[in-house]
Amino acid sequence: MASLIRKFYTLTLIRSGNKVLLGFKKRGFGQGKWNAFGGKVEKGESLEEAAIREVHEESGIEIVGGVEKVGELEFTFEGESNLMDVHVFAAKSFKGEPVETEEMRPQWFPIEDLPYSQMWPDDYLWYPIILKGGKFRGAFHFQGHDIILSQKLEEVNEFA
Ligand code: 8OG
Repeated sequence: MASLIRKFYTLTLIRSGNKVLLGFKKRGFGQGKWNAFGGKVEKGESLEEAAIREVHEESGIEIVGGVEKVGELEFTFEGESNLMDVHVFAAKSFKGEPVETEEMRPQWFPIEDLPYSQMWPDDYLWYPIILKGGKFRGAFHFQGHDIILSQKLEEVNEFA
């Protein structure tokens, strides 16, 4: 198998009590799905800096007090040479009100009523882990953007 090109991304959970802020992706990759906030890590930026920047750009929310790593996800797509290495964070605290941007329409959802049928098909497997305070590592191989061909998922105590 030809070697894969690894690219780094962030995905950050904003939670307030029993609610999670998700954004409806209006354009680009993942269009039409509800997701947490994130994107590509830029040159010279740490993963944490990228997480904080993306949340602000996509939702208007300002993270204060930093982020905590809660997950590692690897996505590959049948017939494609990129490996998406997604670092999942939870905001420790934040300020500001969510605002709609060109890319995302934010909305609060109760944690027991997340719109899984309109989210990426792997999300319902790992959201419950982080919502109960756990950490996880997962790898999913996709056909297109809606079918999972193979998967690995484990709960972990720490990241290497
Ligand atoms: O910059 P861009 O919006 O293209 O970045 C893609 C974002 O989508 C990035 O935050 C990682 C995230 N993402 C995937 N696949 C999946 C997935 O299966 N579930 C979730 N929740 N997010 C995903 O690329």
